[in-house]
Amino acid sequence: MKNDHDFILIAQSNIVDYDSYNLLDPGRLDLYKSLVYPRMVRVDSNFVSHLDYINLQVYGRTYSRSSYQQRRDMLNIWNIPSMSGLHLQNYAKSRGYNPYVINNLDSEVDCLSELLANAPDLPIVISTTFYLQWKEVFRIVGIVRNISSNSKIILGGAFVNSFFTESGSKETTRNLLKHRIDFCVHSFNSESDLFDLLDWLQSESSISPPNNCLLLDGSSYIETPIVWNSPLLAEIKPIWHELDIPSLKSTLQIRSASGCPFSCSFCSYPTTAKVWETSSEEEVRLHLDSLAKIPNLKNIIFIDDTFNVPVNRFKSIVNILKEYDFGWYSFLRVQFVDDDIVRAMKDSGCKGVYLGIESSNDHILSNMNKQARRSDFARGVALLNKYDIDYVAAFVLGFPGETLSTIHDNITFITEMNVKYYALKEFYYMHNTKVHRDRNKYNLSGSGGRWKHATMTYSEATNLKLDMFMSIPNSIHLDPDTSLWHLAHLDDLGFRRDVVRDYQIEINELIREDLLSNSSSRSLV
Ligand code: B12
Ligand code: SF4
Repeated sequence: MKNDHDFILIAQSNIVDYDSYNLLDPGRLDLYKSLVYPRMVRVDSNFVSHLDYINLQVYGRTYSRSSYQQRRDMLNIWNIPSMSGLHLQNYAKSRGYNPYVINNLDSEVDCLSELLANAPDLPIVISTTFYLQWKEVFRIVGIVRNISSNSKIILGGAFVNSFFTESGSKETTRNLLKHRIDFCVHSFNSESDLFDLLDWLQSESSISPPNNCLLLDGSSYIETPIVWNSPLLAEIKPIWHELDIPSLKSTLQIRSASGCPFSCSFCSYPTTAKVWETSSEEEVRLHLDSLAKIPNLKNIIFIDDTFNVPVNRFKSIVNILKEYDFGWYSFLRVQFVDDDIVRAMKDSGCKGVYLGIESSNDHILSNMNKQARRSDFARGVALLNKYDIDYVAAFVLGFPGETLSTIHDNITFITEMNVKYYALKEFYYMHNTKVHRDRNKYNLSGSGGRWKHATMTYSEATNLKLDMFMSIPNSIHLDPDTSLWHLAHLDDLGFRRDVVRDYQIEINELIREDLLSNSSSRSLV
């Protein structure tokens, strides 16, 4: 590994420690079933992830029982090249920097050791995008510090951004100080602040310090001014083919928009992203041209939250995609498609879409400000079935207004519509959302995964999730934490569509049998 890099970027890492669940008493599954099911499956008395179930069949070992080198070629959702990593690597080039990107630290600790052995002083930039707790950040900081105690650590990304926004600088610095983390960039669109910080470090503080930063100074932190940054879309150049991406197999993620024009009442994205910006169709074409120059690149995942809005722009992009050989995946507001659009999607290589259906009950949809009705979703889902495009229909359970009867509506929808893949997740109550402003109307209290309101509590929703899983005979459940990316990742490593489907049916059957034998979860129908 050559050391011509200016910093190391750690883009992502494993989040769930599946092995730790094996310490739980196997005879008392009913007590902790909602912690493990349906996101894990029990094999030879051990809980493993769905992807590890397949790893066991294909490689004869789980991810955590493999060497770093072996891990890089195995199934693990974080082995998909991170969009944050690529995005920052792309922008770094315009700013004259050359980072080494560790895509999934848990697959690449050996690479990090090698890099730091040659250059122990390289700054380490850690993206916290997928973390929800400080302990996940601290685990990564611990691994880095074990290898090189001198490295300057810079944190940024979605978790520190939302933590700072919700809890303020005092709470943030209290956590940073626990591990004497050198710098934290807490803004939403923080790319320019990061490179201003790197410039500042190189200048040995002779230029002004960057905005939106917390800088360790003895036993406290200096806070720099808070300034809103607009999203960088135009600054991200179509130079993907010039980047060194060791984690690349056959799939890359890109975005053609930032922000979201909707305002679903459970979602914090409109509050945090503030503005919604899209690249023009011609800019999208330039990016596709660059991607087409990457040997072996087969599939693209567009991470735009509302890829098919505005509809005319989406139609043009789909037509452009027809000119390339890529398969593609994206989020889809399925209420806005018609027969022509779905046919064009199929013709342009669409392999899978994620549908935020959330509920099939019109009253709940209205409470969620989803601006769609059950009939709109039914029409769109029928078209995806007609053109045989894979999709994951995601449901949120326990939103204010939810009752046993509205849960039954979801079961009926999934069953009657022959939904291909579905995912279930309990309502997560964030205080920077619209539903929080309406809390009195719903008698809603609590926060995060622990809440109650006039018609349900979080523990009821958790149990109903499993009952719902037991009640749906033909559609296939997918882990909500990996969802569409599960399908894309298996495709990335060459698994055929029917094989992916059969594995998932097998996994769900094992979970169902375990729940039936060892818990009180039962079908509701
Ligand atoms: C793709 C994706 C996934 C994929 C990831 C696959 C992969 N290998 O890449 C999968 C499906 C696995 C996934 C899982 C999860 N995800 Co997700 N995911 C996303 C999504 C759609 C895109 C992420 C992304 O690549 N963004 C693009 C990059 C460019 O943006 P970014 O990472 O935010 O980075 C920006 C800045 O923060 C900055 N930046 C990034 N890193 C750094 C580092 C430094 C030092 C600095 C200064 C700046 C910086 O640069 C970027 C440009 O502005 C986002 C939503 C979104 N539109 O962003 C959610 C999102 C990141 N996910 C989220 C969550 C909560 C999860 C889960 C934890 C739960 C869930 N199911 O939703 C799980 C993981 C749990 C688990 N148990 O395993 C949240 C994170 C919230 C938070 N941390 O506060 C998001 C924001 C969605 C949301 N609004 O709720 N996810
Ligand atoms: S849930 Fe999706 S569509 Fe709704 S506001 Fe959030 S990002 Fe936008």
